[in-house]
Parts: sequence; structure tokens; C-alpha cells
Amino acid sequence: MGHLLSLTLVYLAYLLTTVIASQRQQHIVQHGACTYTFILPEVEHCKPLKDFQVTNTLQRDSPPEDEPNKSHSKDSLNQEKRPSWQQQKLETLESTMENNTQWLQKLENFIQENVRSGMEEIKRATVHTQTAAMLEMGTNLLSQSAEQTRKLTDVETQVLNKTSRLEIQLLEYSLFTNRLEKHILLQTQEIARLSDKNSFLEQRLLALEARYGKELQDLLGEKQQLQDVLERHSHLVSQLEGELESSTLNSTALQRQQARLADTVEQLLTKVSQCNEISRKPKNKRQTFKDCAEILRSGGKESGLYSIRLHNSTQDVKVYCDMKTRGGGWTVLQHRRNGSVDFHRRWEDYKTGFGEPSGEHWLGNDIIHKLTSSQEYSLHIQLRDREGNEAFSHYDRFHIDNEHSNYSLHVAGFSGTAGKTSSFTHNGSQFSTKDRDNDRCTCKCAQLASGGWWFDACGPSNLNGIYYPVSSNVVRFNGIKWYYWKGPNLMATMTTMMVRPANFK
Ligand SMILES: *[C@@H]1O[C@H](CO)[C@@H](O)[C@H](O)[C@H]1NC(C)=O
Ligand SMILES: *[C@@H]1O[C@H](CO)[C@@H](O)[C@H](O)[C@H]1NC(C)=O
Ligand SMILES: *[C@@H]1O[C@H](CO)[C@@H](O)[C@H](O)[C@H]1NC(C)=O
Ligand SMILES: *[C@@H]1O[C@H](CO)[C@@H](O)[C@H](O)[C@H]1NC(C)=O
Ligand SMILES: *[C@@H]1O[C@H](CO)[C@@H](O)[C@H](O)[C@H]1NC(C)=O
Ligand SMILES: *[C@@H]1O[C@H](CO)[C@@H](O)[C@H](O)[C@H]1NC(C)=O
Ligand SMILES: *[C@@H]1O[C@H](CO)[C@@H](O)[C@H](O)[C@H]1NC(C)=O
Ligand SMILES: CC(=O)N[C@H]1CO[C@H](CO)[C@@H](O)[C@@H]1O
Repeated sequence: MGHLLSLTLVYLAYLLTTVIASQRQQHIVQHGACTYTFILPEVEHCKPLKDFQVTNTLQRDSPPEDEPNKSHSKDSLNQEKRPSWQQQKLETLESTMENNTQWLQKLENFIQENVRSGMEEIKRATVHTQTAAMLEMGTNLLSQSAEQTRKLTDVETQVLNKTSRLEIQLLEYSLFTNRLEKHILLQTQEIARLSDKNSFLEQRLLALEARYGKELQDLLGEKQQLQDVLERHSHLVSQLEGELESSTLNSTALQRQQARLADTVEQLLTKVSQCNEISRKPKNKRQTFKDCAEILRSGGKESGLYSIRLHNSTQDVKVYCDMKTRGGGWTVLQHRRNGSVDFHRRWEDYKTGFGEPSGEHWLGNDIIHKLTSSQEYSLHIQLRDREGNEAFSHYDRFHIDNEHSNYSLHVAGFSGTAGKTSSFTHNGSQFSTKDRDNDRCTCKCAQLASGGWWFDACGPSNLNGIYYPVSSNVVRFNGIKWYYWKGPNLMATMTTMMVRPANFK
């Protein structure tokens, strides 16, 4: 805008210069880097028009004569008296003045006209200049945009290429997705079917649960009743036991009385026989034996079943006596021969014994303890394999502790043909069954090897293992084992454990 303004001013100055003669008074204006020179018109330098002859006549600053004024009238009156050339000159001056005035007006009009047209021209010129610049810029922009367009086209091509590839991939994916969807649909149907089935089953299960719950409730009720009955019965039993004990005591007392009576009767009989000289021997009292050795000594020469009475006990125990092996007199503790008896049993069974003394059996840990702790006993173990080979292991000393010590084993003085080394576990090994684990293994040997035995971890022997009837090459870790005779897989057809007083004969 400033530029335009200064241009306008310059142009104005130019016009003034062309209209008015040169070498006029100049006004210089400094505007920034530009210098503007204004040449102003001056009246005294104005060139008169062709009729304008009089110069310097206006130097006198007097009003025109033609204006009517009282004072001028006076002058006019005076001038009328003056000579006519003066009058003429005055008139000429007046017309010149008028022409000058007109000329000035014309000039003014001309200047105004010119200024207007100049302004328009300036405007037009500015527009032209700017249009050119714009055109150039436009050309530049066009070329640049052409370049850009080309690049864009390249990019577009690439993008199209990629897009088409992506589209192909997308198509593949959508195919794949379709397949998956179908698959999923099938699976969903399958699941729905299964869940239907499941819910049906659940209903049935619930029904069953309800029914069984009720039955369980009933059973629990019955159990409670039974428990009550059992409690009452056990109470009765304990009462009866108490009574039995006292009656036993009573019977002992009676026996003593009987003995005394028998003595008296004997004395009386002796007296009678003495009197009547009839010699009559009293009948043999029923004798009790503490083991088979005593029975052998008192005349029992046949192997078989006998009754013994343990030390400090009133109870008779049925045992099998071996009267043949190495002089006989053996009380049999354990015997196996055909696997008819299950030896994988609980602590209580091993405590009290099981099986029949005539066949396969375990005499009972309590009995063995009482028997072997009443005096010193030796142990004889007789074994037979499938080929009929027999062998034995002998221990000069054998006893086991009571139940409180878990029937700990104590043996000494090993000898025999069933292995050069004793297959028993260490002194002091405790007895274990499937329900009482006292071994020195993190495992449960009684469950692993089966049966009840003095396991260590789990040790080289177990004569109470499972009796395998058929020979096989398979190593049975839970079979009958006497390791230092036949390895881990003995497959014995017969085992016997029996004791006899250490000082026998
Ligand atoms: C004429 O002249 C007188 C005095 O000379 C002046 O007062 C008066 O205003 C004049 N009249 C005109 C019309 O100029
Ligand atoms: C897409 O570009 C690859 C290289 O990037 C070229 O091999 C292929 O021919 C192009 N495909 C099309 C349709 O232009
Ligand atoms: C045992 O004998 C005593 C008297 O000696 C008697 O009072 C008691 O009732 C008897 N007990 C039984 C169970 O017979
Ligand atoms: C047998 O009983 C007596 C006394 O009644 C007791 O001193 C002894 O220790 C008992 N013996 C055994 C092996 O229980
Ligand atoms: C095992 O031996 C006993 C005693 O001889 C016999 O009663 C039983 O029937 C036998 N059992 C088998 C399975 O051989
Ligand atoms: C015997 O075994 C039981 C567990 O079976 C155990 O608590 C107890 O300590 C054992 N007795 C001895 C003397 O080790
Ligand atoms: C086992 O203990 C007994 C005593 O209870 C002892 O006489 C015997 O020598 C011991 N045997 C071994 C092999 O330590
Ligand atoms: C004195 C003089 O020059 N007068 C002239 C003024 O202008 C008219 C017309 O333009 C002429 O006719 C006069 O002669």
C-alpha cells in the first residue's frame, strides 16, 4: 500500500512536471530508501497562453475593476477621467485575468482529470505487474504441481499395487475366515448338543444326588442307630467281661478249693487204700505245656496240633508242633505252602494271628512275644523252592519285643544253608503292616512289598509276601523273599518259621 502510495505520488509529480515547465522549485522527500522529488507550480513562472501578454501586472494586489463597490465606483469615476489607453489596458488586464482564471480552472480540471486517469493507469499497471508475477508464480506452481502429480501418480501406482496385493491377501484371509467360521459353527453346534446332553445328564445327576442324598440320610440315621446299639452292646460286653474276669477269679478260687478237695480225697483214698490195702493211683492231672519242646519231652512224638499255655496266661493256644526237624520240639510261628491264606493283612490280624495252625498261618505277634520273652529261644527257618530244593537259616537267639515297641526283632547267631548272610533286617527293626508303617523308608514297605514283616527300607526278606503260584521270570518285589538264598524272586513253595528253647538238649 505504501508502495502504491509512493508510486502515485511519483506519478503525480511527473504529471506536474510535464504540464509545468522545468526548473521549478523542488521539494525533496525522503521516504525510507526512496527519494521523492516534488516540483511545485509557481504563478510567476506560468507561461501565458497565446493571448496572455501581460506579465507582472498582477504584482499589484488590487481587486478587479469590474466589481461594483462604492470605493471602486469612486475609482471608476476617477478613471473615466483618465485617458482611454488606460481604460483599455485595464480591460485587457481584466480579460487576461479572467482568461487566466479560466486557464487555471482548466488546468485544475485537467490536473484532476489526469490524476484520475493516472490513478486508473497506476492501478492497471500495478494489476499488470502483479498479474505477471502471479503468472510466473502460477507457472512455477504448475510445474511443481505437475512434478507432485507425477510423484503422486507413482505413489498411487505403488499404493494400488500394494492395495491389490493386500486385497488378494484379504480375500485369502476372508476365505480362511469363512472356513474357520464354518468350523466354529460346527463346533458351536457340537458344543450346544453336548451342553444339551450335559444338562440332561446334570438333571439326572441332580435327581440321583437327591435320591442318594436321601438314602444317605437314611443310612446315616441307621448308622447312628446301629452305633447306639453297638455302644450299648459294647457296654454290655465290657460288663460281661468284668463279670467273666471275676468269675474266672472265682473259678481259680474254686480250682484251688477243688485241688484242696482233691488232696483231701487223695489223702482219704490213701487212707482207705492203706486201710483196705488196696493200692490205687490218682488220675493224672491234665498237664499244661508252655511249648512243643515240653510236649516232646512229655512224650508227644508226632508232629501235629497241640495246645500250649503261655507263661503267665490262663489261655490255651493251639499250635502246630514239628517233632521231626533236627530233633523236633519246634513250635511253628509261620507256615506257608499253597497260598490259600491271604497274608496282606492289618496290624490287628498280625497281632492276634490268623489262619489255621494245621495249614497256612501266622501264630500272632503277642503270642510270639510272650513265648520268646519267657526264656531264650532259637529260630529255625525252613524253605523250599519250586524245584523241591530245601534250605534253612538258623538263629541261636530270637525274640521280639512287645506291641509298645512295635514287636522289634532281635536275632543273633546266624547259620544255615539258605544264604551265607542273614536275610533278616537289622536288630531292632520294627514290625510294619499296611496300616502301621514303622519302616525306615519314606515309602510304605508293607504296601509296596505286601504282608507284615520287620521291614527296614525295605530289607532283603519278607516271608509274608504274596504267594505266587506260577513260576515266572518276572521279578516280583512283593513276593516271598529271602534275598541271600534266591535273590529278590524266591517263589517259595513252602516256608516255615519255628522256635525251640535255645538250651534244647
Ligand atoms: C465597496 O467599498 C466600500 C468602501 O470602500 C466597502 O465598504 C463595501 O463593502 C464595498 N462593496 C462591495 C460590494 O465590495
Ligand atoms: C507390484 O510390485 C512388485 C514389486 O514391488 C512387482 O513385482 C509387481 O509386478 C507389481 N505388480 C503390479 C500389478 O504392478
Ligand atoms: C465271685 O465270688 C464272690 C464270693 O466269693 C461272689 O460274691 C461273687 O458274686 C462271685 N462272682 C460271680 C460272677 O460269680
Ligand atoms: C509273669 O507274672 C509275674 C507276676 O504276675 C511277673 O512278675 C512277670 O514279669 C510276668 N512275666 C511275663 C513274661 O509276663
Ligand atoms: C492249601 O492247603 C490246605 C491244607 O492242606 C488245604 O486245606 C487247602 O485246600 C489248600 N488250598 C489250595 C488252594 O491248594
Ligand atoms: C510304634 O509305631 C507307632 C506308629 O506306628 C509309633 O507312633 C511309635 O512311636 C512306635 N513305637 C516305637 C517304640 O518306636
Ligand atoms: C542283636 O541283639 C541281641 C540282643 O538283643 C544281641 O545279643 C545280638 O548280638 C545282636 N545281633 C546283632 C547282629 O547285632
Ligand atoms: C486579452 C485576451 O487575450 N483576451 C482573450 C481572452 O479569451 C477570449 C476567448 O478565449 C479571446 O477572445 C480574447 O481575445
